[in-house]
Amino acid sequence: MEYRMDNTGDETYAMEHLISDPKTVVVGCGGAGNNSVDRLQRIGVWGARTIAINTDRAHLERVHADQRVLIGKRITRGQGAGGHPEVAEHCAEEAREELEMLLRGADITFITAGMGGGTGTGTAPIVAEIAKELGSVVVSMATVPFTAEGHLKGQRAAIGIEKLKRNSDSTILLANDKLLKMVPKMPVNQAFSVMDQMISEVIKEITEAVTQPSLVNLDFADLRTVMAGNGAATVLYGENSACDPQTVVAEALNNPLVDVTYDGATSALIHMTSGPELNLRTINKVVEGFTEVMDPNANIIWGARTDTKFSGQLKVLAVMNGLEMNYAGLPSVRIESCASEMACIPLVQ
Ligand SMILES: Nc1nc2c(ncn2[C@@H]2O[C@H](COP(=O)(O)OP(=O)(O)OP(=O)(O)O)[C@@H](O)[C@H]2O)c(=O)[nH]1
Ligand SMILES: [Mg+2]
Repeated sequence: MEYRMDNTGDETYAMEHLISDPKTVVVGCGGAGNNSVDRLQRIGVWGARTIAINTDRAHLERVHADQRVLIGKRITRGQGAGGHPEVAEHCAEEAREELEMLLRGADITFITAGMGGGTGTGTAPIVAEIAKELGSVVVSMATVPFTAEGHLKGQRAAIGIEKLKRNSDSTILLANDKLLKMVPKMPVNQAFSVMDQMISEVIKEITEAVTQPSLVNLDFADLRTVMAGNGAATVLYGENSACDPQTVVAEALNNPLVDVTYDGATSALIHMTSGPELNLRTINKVVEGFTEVMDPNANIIWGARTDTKFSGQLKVLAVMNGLEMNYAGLPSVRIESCASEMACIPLVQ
């Protein structure tokens, strides 16, 4: 098992950290989270370090990541948490010090997990808590299980999402049910890979929006401003001809990955990528398209990057934050304490 402790904790790293770009860490928790990290590792994100955390040794060994961490060896014997988030919480608590070392120094921590099983649901909120305590901006991306996966998984997922939301600056939700609309005939593992690809691209876009030189720069402080506030967020993505910015915005607004209404959205980060011919009129149309549907007092931050590779095209990625949503029909939950699963009380629907 590869387990590298390079780049963390040493003095040289601390010195570099003072003068360099924001440090981005991407952590995948549990099977689904590890699959997203594996995909991200293959796509490659400039400047991001990837970490895969699981209780399942066999799955972890198949995953590509800069660092792979098997937690709870004595508890699950490397065989997974069997759908029990409280077992996984225990494993993560036991590994807290190790996780702190791995997460130290990150300015932005992305956490990805599939909600509804054991490991992702139980560990992601603890990883978020640790990253936040270490001073990082924490952006969590969680998938909501298919309705067809049943009420129990839905309930587990809702509890996990509430905990994750409490410990993250921003929690981006992606409903697996939306895959049914997007790719209804695709076999399930391929459909999951579509979601994993999307998660990877969102992380890549956000990271590179603040680290790569842009025409209109977004910086780390912008990201912190937009993401702050324990909100639920969604990602909107549209791509079309650069001649038709309205269609690109409509495409993005009409295909959210979770059911939401936009009118209460408190902030948005909008990032455009296009060819060198990108003009102010196009930029204005895009920004206007989003602001029209949001709260008039919303905080909007936008940036644009031009690249000859995208001549004639316009890609728009927006993260909208501070949304009220009911997690695509999942049961409501009240959480009295994050420490134990027993304290999470499902409310009658
Ligand atoms: N996007 C995506 N979602 C997945 C994938 N596999 C499972 N899911 C979803 O994520 C939920 C949790 O599944 P896993 O991540 O496999 O569970 P786990 O966190 O490893 O939990 P345990 O195996 O019980 O310890 C499932 O109920 C599915 O809704 C995947 O490869 N990609
Ligand atoms: Mg698993």
